[in-house]
Amino acid sequence: MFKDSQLHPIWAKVQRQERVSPEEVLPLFKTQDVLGLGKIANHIKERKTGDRVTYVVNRQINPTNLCVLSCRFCDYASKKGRPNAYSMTMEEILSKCSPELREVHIVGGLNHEWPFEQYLKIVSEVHKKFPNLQVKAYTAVEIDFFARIEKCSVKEILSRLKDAGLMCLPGGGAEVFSERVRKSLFPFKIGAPRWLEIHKAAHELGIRSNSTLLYGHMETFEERVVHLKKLRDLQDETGGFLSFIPLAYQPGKTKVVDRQTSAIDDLRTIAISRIFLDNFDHIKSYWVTLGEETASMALAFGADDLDGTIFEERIMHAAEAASPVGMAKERLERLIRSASRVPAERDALYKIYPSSKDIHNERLALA
Ligand code: V47
Ligand code: SF4
Repeated sequence: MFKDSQLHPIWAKVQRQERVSPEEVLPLFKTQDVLGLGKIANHIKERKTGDRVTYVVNRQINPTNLCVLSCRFCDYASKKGRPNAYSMTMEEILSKCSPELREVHIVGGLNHEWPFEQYLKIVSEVHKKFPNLQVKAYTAVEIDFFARIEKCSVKEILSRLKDAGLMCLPGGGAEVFSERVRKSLFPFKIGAPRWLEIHKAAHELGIRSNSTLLYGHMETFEERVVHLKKLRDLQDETGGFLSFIPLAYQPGKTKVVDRQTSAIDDLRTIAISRIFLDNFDHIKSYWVTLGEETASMALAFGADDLDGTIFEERIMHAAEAASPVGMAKERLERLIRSASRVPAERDALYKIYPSSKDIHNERLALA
């Protein structure tokens, strides 16, 4: 049935709903039978969420790009005095929020001119003015920075943010859990143990979170698998992760490698994530880094979510991403339907909102 005989034992395990080992998935990064791999991942996706593909009406806000770090792969961060440096006022931040949004995704640089109170105020002001808007804010890298400038524990920072209205943490800052890559690309940023410790602390406080992998630069396939294994292990412990989001590196001006990885590598990575992360409910096809075509193909390779409308993406577009900076809800729905899937609007915690058509049909049934 499969052109690559290595897929047979994986398929047998998946059908029996048994866990696949790191040694078993590693060779799949080189399989020539990409369609066979996709079939296995799609089987898991359909078992978990049927034909449904979700999206969220959200907005990304990046309040400041001033950053004390200078990660080698990052085109977004800036330093004071450079023409592209910016810091938004509270009015600017609030003007980007509106009641029809379900989620606001707030992340930015580590700005040493801003006290923690400023970051906290962003969450509390947005929450106060737009109580129905779910706030997903600050990566583990920012949480670590806040704990250091406040000289307090991560738990204290997270509790204060939660009290201010924080709903969940985004998955950024994980990059790839490899000391070899960290030393070369982001030597002053937290590594795997601290990132995992912060997400664990969040889960223990009832704050759900996402997870990411930055791939397609200098990492090896082995390092990708180690990364997935660490996420799967923490999920076994806490169950707090909502989703996994593979982020394809955009070379921009940093050019760690000359070109973005291939669409085939993207699809293999999505499919392998779906197969390996058996304890994750959601795998995101992030249209911003994948581009619309690959993002919709990924919906047949195990992904069940497209992220959202975003409105104003800055991080990947600073690195010259070719995708649009935002997408209308109707266009996201069209993309999902073009992949023969059924679109469903969700919130930050993946709760499905009934569409107006469903509500209308329900009313008719009750009448
Ligand atoms: O941590 C930075 C990555 C991340 C580049 O949780 C780059 O729902 C590719 O984490 N090419 C931030 N990636 C974005 C992020 C995210 C995005 C969407 C949804 C969610 C979520 C989280 O972006 C950073 C870093 O890993 N990044 N520069 C680049 N040139
Ligand atoms: Fe700063 Fe994040 Fe860019 Fe690193 S990746 S330089 S921490 S904004």
